[in-house]
Formats: sequence, C-alpha cells, structure tokens
Amino acid sequence: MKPRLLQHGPLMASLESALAEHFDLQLLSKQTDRQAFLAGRGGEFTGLVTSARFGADRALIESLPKLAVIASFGVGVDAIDLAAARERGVAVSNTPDVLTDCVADLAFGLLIDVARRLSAAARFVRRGDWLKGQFPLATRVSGKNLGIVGLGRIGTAIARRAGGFDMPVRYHSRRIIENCPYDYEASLPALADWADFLVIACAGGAATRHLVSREVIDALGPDGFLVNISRGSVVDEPALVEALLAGRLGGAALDVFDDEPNVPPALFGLDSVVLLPHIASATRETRQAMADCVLANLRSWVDAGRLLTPVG
Ligand code: 8YV
Repeated sequence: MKPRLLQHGPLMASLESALAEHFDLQLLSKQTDRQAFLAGRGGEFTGLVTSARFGADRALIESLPKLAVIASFGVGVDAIDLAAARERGVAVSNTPDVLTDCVADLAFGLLIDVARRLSAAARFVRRGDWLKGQFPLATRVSGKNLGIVGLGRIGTAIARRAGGFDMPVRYHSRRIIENCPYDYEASLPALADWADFLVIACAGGAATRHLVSREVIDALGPDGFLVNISRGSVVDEPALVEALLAGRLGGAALDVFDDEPNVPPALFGLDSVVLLPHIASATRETRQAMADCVLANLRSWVDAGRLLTPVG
C-alpha cells in the first residue's frame, strides 16, 4: 500500500504526477468542506507536501495527528509553523541550494534594471516616446557600493556576482560570519547609509519583520536603491511606498510583496520601481530541480526514515 500524502496548495503538474506514482496523494484544495475532511480523515496522513507560498499553519499541522513529515517546495519556510511542527515531532524539509543561482541572477537583473531603468526604457520605446526625444540618463552600477541583508547561500551568491561588477560589498546579518571576505556592518541603517544598492536576501518571518524600516529607507536615501528577492514582510511596505512617492528613495526593485499577489497600486505609475510577480526561482531548470528535491526528500523519508534537506 502506498503511503498517504496530503497536498496543500497547487504544485507543478510534473511533481504532482510523480508524487501520485509513489504516494496515495490527496489534494486538500479538492475538498469542498476542508474542515470536515480534516476532521474525518486527517488521521490518515503521515506526510504533507506544500510550498513556500502555502506553508502549513498550526491549525493544519494539529489537524493531522499522525503527521511525521512536511516536504515544502521552496527554500523559505516562514509560512510553516515550525514551532508547531517541532512540538509534534514533525520533520520538515525545504529545497535549498538548487534555487540559489537563479535567485541571485534575478537579484542582479533587478538591480541593473532599477539603476539603468531597463523596464522604464522599454516602456518608453513601446509608447513611441523615442520618436519625441531622448530617454533620461540613469545610474551607473559598476563600482557602486552593495549592501546585502542576510549573507546566507543566496546573499553569498549575490555577493559573488557583485565581484564581476567591481562592487565593494558589505553585509548585515544576525551575527558576524567568520573568515568572510566581506565587511560586516552591525547596524542596518549604517549599512544602508553606506550602500548605493541594498539587497534583501535574509529569511522572512517574525524575526525579520519590517527590518527594513523607515529609518533604513531614509538612510538609503534619494540616490539609493532597494532590491528585494526575499519576502515582502522584511520591508515596512507602507513606509517604502511613501518614500518612493515622495522621492526620498531613489528606486526599488521588488520581486516580493507583503500581501501577494496584491501589489500597492500607488507603485504602478512610478518609473523608479520595477515590479515582478515573485519569479526569482521561476526557471524551468530550477523549478524542476526543486520538484526533484521535494520528491527525493519524501522518498528518502519513506525508504530510509530520514530527510535529505531537513530544515533546522
Ligand atoms: C517560490 C520562494 O516562489 O523558495 C522560496 O522560498 O519563495 C520561491 O522559490 C515558491 O517556492 C513557490 O511556492
């Protein structure tokens, strides 16, 4: 008999079919009465497969009394109640490493876009405005100061890319990293003050909520640019919108938002912002590698009783 696996939220079609080959897969989203389904059948599932987007809250974890493992598609686990999982002895896996390069590539794409105004210039051409005059000058990237918030796998990959642009790099994180080639800045406002570009690459969740505050945004200032490929929750979004509208911040390039897929409409008319629909890991190659990682974790759990990429 195949082990019972509950799926929360949609996944790539190829992953869903691969999972269905190895597991008795039930989709929570297909249940018309979710509460009644969980109350009646929650005890059947030892595994839950979810994503960084859908996560697993305490109520869901507690409605699955035999739950032993949660496998999540994505590296961020801020939407999973890890405390609830720990209390119940539930092991959790994510998909680190395989998405690092694509996320770092996109961070640099955003950085160049917002500084050189690529998206804005493309809109200018499509509007026919080139026929009427020149596009305004933009901001140089090479050689400028890059501040990175969170120097984990993704932050480090962004720092490596900065080497190709001769950008001095400094970072801010919970603690200093030994033998790190980049200078540590204990104060985030001080890092923002030094930086021409501030890239957010730390984990989301309660510990980093609104870390990029009004004070940090003002320290980055009218000549500075914010790039976010982490989580919208890390930034005080209303303060960011206010600063952009008032011209107190040079620009922002955002792949993530506080209430996705809702983006503050006040940003739509601004050429100083680049807005993307959370696509940092969204390449065919990386998403397939993430799917393979989810499947490999679940199969290893069943076959060997251990996860390949456990969280924490
Ligand atoms: C994906 C992400 O958008 O890995 C993460 O933490 O946010 C992204 O890679 C997500 O996994 C899709 O749910």
